[in-house]
Amino acid sequence: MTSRFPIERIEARILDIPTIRPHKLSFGSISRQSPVIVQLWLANGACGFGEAATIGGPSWNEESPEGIQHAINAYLAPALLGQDGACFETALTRMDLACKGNAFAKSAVEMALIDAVARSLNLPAWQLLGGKRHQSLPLAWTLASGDVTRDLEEAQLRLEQKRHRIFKMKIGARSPEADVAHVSQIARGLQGRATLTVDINQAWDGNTARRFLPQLIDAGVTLIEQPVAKWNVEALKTLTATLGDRASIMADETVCTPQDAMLLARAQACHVFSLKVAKHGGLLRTRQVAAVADAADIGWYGGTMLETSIGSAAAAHLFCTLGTQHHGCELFGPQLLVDDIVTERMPIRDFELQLPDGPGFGVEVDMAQLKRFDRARTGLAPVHIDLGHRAATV
Ligand code: MUC
Ligand code: MG
Repeated sequence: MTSRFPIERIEARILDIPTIRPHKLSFGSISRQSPVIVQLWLANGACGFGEAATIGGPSWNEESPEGIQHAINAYLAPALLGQDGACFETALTRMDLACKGNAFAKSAVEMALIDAVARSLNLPAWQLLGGKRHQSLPLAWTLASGDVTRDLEEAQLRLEQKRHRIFKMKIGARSPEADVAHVSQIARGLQGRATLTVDINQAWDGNTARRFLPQLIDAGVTLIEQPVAKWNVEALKTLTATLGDRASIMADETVCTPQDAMLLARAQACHVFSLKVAKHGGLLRTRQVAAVADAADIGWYGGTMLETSIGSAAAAHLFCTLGTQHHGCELFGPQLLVDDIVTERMPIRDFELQLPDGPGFGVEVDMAQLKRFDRARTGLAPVHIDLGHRAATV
């Protein structure tokens, strides 16, 4: 069989883009994102872009920008050069043979491949991913400045602008009592005008979660993301069974592979999966995880690793093809960054992200912006998470 779309060249670079304010999570605070941007050229001249972003270097999980870039340039690119770009699953298999794990790196390469092939065919990427079912999705914003007054100002502004009315609060860095007080103050300040969710990023043990989650629910929280460690499926299961009629439990760090999804589904250990293209290892694997969710009557949420508009648009193309049991999305990454690398962002209207069309992912990369933030040019060192007061106590 002759190759229709031979892969000619693949390059990965790290960008360093400051955030508009410190973003505080249970494990530390970030002031800079360092996404890896992949460019993939086909022999026909078409060029696609992909992205993998981590949060605080290797702090969110084991993936770091430097590791992702190295895996792509040293192992994944050589495994794909000369191969037929149109055979996405074969490309994934070759990458799996060349390199175990490294889901983020594979995801960025697969993204660039799908963008390049879709552009060659002059089609939107969603056309290759199952077809568009949603024109728009409710878009959440994360309140994570660490300060109640600032969080409330951010929320008020976004409500007035009709951009967001789902607010996710990052908790788990302080004592559970302080977190409950913080969330309750925000809930009072917003007086029922918003949907409130929390993301604990694995910070609590099962007993802390059993004790304090009911208080968060009393305050008005309806969706609870990854309260316990990623391995603690037993605690997730108990929380899902006991808190289930009052709020939904969402798995994030626990659900990466389709096999993780099966395990959670069998154990009835959550109500919702947070889908993130990078942690699942690409757009096609994300579809597989979503298929397990669908079959097990588990809802989905369009998660983010705080990507630029490239990774966000790619995820949007996949999310727009999925089923109806969803809790909206949080593809707000571009808004958290001081600047973007595309000429035009996906629009937000009436609290909803308008899901893009093509060709490819439907966003045009501004090459001057790529150069401006390129670590190879700016010479910035790897980003480190700010541990704050915790550095002295851990
Ligand atoms: C996470 O764990 O969900 C997503 C939004 C946000 O504020 O942080 C990320 C990571
Ligand atoms: Mg999360």
